Amino acid sequence: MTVAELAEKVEQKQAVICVIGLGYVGLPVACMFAEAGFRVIGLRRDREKAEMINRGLCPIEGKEPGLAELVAKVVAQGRLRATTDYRACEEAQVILIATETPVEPDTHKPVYSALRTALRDLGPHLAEGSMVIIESTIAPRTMELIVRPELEQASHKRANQDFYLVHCPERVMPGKLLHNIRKLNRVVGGMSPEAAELAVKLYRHIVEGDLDPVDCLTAEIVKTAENAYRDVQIAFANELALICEDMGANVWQVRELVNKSPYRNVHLPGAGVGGHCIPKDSWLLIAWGSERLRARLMPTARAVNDDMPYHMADLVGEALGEAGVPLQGARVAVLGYAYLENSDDTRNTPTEPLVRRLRELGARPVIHDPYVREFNIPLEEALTGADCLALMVRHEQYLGLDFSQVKSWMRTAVIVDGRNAFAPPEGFIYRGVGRARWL
Ligand code: SAJ
Repeated sequence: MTVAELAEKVEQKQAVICVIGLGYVGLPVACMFAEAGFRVIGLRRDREKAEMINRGLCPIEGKEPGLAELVAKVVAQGRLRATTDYRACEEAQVILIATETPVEPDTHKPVYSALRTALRDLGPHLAEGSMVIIESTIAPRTMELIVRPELEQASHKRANQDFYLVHCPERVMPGKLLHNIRKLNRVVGGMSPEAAELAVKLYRHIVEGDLDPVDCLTAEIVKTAENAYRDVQIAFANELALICEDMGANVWQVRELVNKSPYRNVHLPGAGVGGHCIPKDSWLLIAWGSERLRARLMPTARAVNDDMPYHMADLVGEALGEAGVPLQGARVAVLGYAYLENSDDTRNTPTEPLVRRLRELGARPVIHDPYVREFNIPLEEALTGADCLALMVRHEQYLGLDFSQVKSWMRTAVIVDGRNAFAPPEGFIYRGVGRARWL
């Protein structure tokens, strides 16, 4: 099929779309193309989840406005079906790949096993003249060094001649999956200008934001840089918080006043940086720089942010010390296990390193989180007999606590506030990230 013929099929919504990886990126985009009028086949390794989708049920938990209804609707219309069989790709003229791309915990190098498997499984079933789009976040040069060679080898076809290659990175966020796909701008990186234009035509059916055609490398850099940028901004806020604590100021007042100066935007200091993208995208961005590249700012920002849960442990030790309670054996109620407020998403949660460190120091942490099934115990149970309340996430439920009641539950009235969630309550020893001991 020529690029003109494919463009016509895309324009007329006659192209069959196959989405490989029906997770929090793949499933919403599959549903949106189905809702727009395309026939969509979703590929999922997990047979159970595939069958769940074919029953019109959404396997993604957490509050995702509109997603469950959309799955039910497009499945009922026969526009979306899920399968575990890669032969289904033979029917498709457009294939989207949305597999996970984590980084190694210690080396921080990209882990592309899922991506490579998808490319190798797709290869033999790749139809002549089809377009393959990578939505996963990938290190700059991955399209050139991994995706293109893997797919050419597995399909015995040539990119830009027998098939078209595109990188259109996702910009989803838990809690706003459908909203972000529809509203946010996107870069559309083509292995050739025709491929980029073709992909713009496709995404125009579901995206209201800008669709900017670029080359693959630019798209790879834009996506990883936008999150590395945010990570550095958060690290600045965290380092400023440590300075304020040390020198006797209140970073929450300081940042507010700094931000009154034009073009300033000091972010929120906190108990750490979690999630599926911010902690890893800086490492992806610098994964394959040249020998000349000695990235120092981004690795340092990562170290500052990764250190915040340990700073929380120090604050717990300090506050208990002031209360005359040894950390050894102290019961610490840790409030919040998700990485983000009012979310059930726990990926790379900062609470994990905090709890690990508290245990290493001999304390007895008890985790509470209303959104995470495993820790959704009654708040009174978590706080009863506690020597310290350590706030890690600003879940709504925590913002209206009755501290006279909390005090009656606790054994020692100590609070360590990782997210500036509370004004220091009467009768408590209070420590907060970014607030000097006596503020
Ligand atoms: N955090 C801070 N201080 C801040 C902001 C965030 O400590 O000022 C922490 C949060 O508590 C959380 C982590 O950083 O643990 C990440 O928070 P986030 O608000 O960046 O949420 P994410 O991880 O869902 O980020 C996504 C990203 N979107 C995509 O990758 C498509 C990010 O680029 C967006 O800026 C963010 O959503 C958003 O706010 O939309």
